[in-house]
Formats: sequence, C-alpha cells, structure tokens
Amino acid sequence: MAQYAIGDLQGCFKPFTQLLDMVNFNSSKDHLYLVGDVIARGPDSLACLDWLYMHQDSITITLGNHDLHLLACAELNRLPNPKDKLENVFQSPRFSKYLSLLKQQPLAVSLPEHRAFISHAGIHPTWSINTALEYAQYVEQRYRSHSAKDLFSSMYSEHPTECINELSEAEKFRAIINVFTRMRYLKANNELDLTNKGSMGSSTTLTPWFHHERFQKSKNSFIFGHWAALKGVTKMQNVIALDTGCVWGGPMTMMNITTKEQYSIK
Ligand SMILES: [Mn+2]
Repeated sequence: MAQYAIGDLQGCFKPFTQLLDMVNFNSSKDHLYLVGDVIARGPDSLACLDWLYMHQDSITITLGNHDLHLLACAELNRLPNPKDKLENVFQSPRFSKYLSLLKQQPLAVSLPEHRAFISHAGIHPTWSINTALEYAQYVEQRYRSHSAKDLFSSMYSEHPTECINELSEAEKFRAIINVFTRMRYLKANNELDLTNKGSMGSSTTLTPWFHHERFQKSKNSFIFGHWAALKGVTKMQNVIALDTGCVWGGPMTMMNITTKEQYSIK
C-alpha cells in the first residue's frame, strides 16, 4: 500500500490521470491525499469530482478555498463566478453528491506514521499539530451540521489570528479557515497578510509562514498546496509545496509520502 499526496487539481483532469498512471495508482490498495482546490478555474472540474466521487474510499481531500467556496455558494444559493468554470458542476444531477463528498473531507490531516501534516495552505507557526487538528475539527463539525449556512455566510473577511480564544465564534471559524485555506505571508507579529500572493522575496516586510524558526527545528514534514507562485520551492526540506500551478500552465506535482519521491507532469 502506497500513500501519495498531490497538489491543486483545479479542474485539470488530464494531467491528474496521467500522474495516477505514472505511479500505477491502485485504488484498491493505495491512498491519495489531495491538498485541496480540486476544482475551479481549470477546464474539467466536473470530471475531477466524478473521479473523486467514484474513488472516495481511496482519497482524502484537505479542503481549499475554492472547495469551501463551492460549498458556500451551494449553501447560500449563489451562482459561482463564471471564471471558475463550474456551471456544469452546478447543473449536474450528481451535484448534491459532490457537496456531501466535500463536506465529509477534513481541513487538515496528520499522518503520525510519516510524521506528516497536510492542509491546503499550511499551519500557523504558533499552532502545535494537536491544536491545529482541534481547530480543524471545530470547523469541520460546523460545515457538516445544520448550521453550516451561518459558517459560510460569515466566512469572507480578513481577520487576524491572534488571541484566537478571545474571538467570537464566527471570528474564530474565519480565523481558522483563513490559516488553513488562504495563508501565504505573515506580518512581523504573526498575523496573516492575505493580499500578497507573490513569489518568495516579493515582500521585504512579510515572511512566508513556513520560514518561522519552529519549522527549522521540527522533525515533522508539512505538505501543502495553494501557493502556486512558489513553483514548489520553499528552501525547507521538511516543508513541501505541491501546487506547481498546473492551471496556470505549470506542471502538476505528486509525491510518494513514504519515499518523498516526487513526480510531475506538464
Ligand atoms: Mn487555494
């Protein structure tokens, strides 16, 4: 049994299947962790969802901002932005099944046997793995509940993540979601900056979340997607960026979690 992780699909179905073929992925034995943003912007989100639905026992998705946005649009009866190219997903007779599939998925996963932690955007440097998992479960319970609508209607705002215990419930949900699905750079006080999406070194005042000393000392590895502008480079051996921007014309990247071997395809 092999365990793999793969970067953001964003509706790029063909390179996804080519990577699965390249590693001889066997859905009856192997498991695939998708770092999130499985849909949106790319040409074939529907085919990606169909494949994931068919193979749901062999996959885990750590949800990304685009996946949560799809759930939010569905809960709040909003249409997606045309540039997301999701019309056929919303019109599919299987739409409600895709929504249940996504809602079953976590925001973060820890694989103690590999000392690996997986989430879409990363982990806040001040959160231990156990704290991060507790925060993730706190939000997961809500998006699986009857009050999911409240969560999604207050999801979009840029709130700092300091003193998370002193925040209101809605602010707490938002702060946790922003870390797991939208974070890239941190300010000097460890608050999120959600405006800069540039490559490393594109800011002199902001620091990539993974350049905190906590990660230099850590024996764990941290696997994430979301930040295509990094092109897979973090300059940290144990922080692995898998979103290599396939939807923007870059390669798609997959790794074997045990051997750390990486595979990529244009
Ligand atoms: Mn993302």
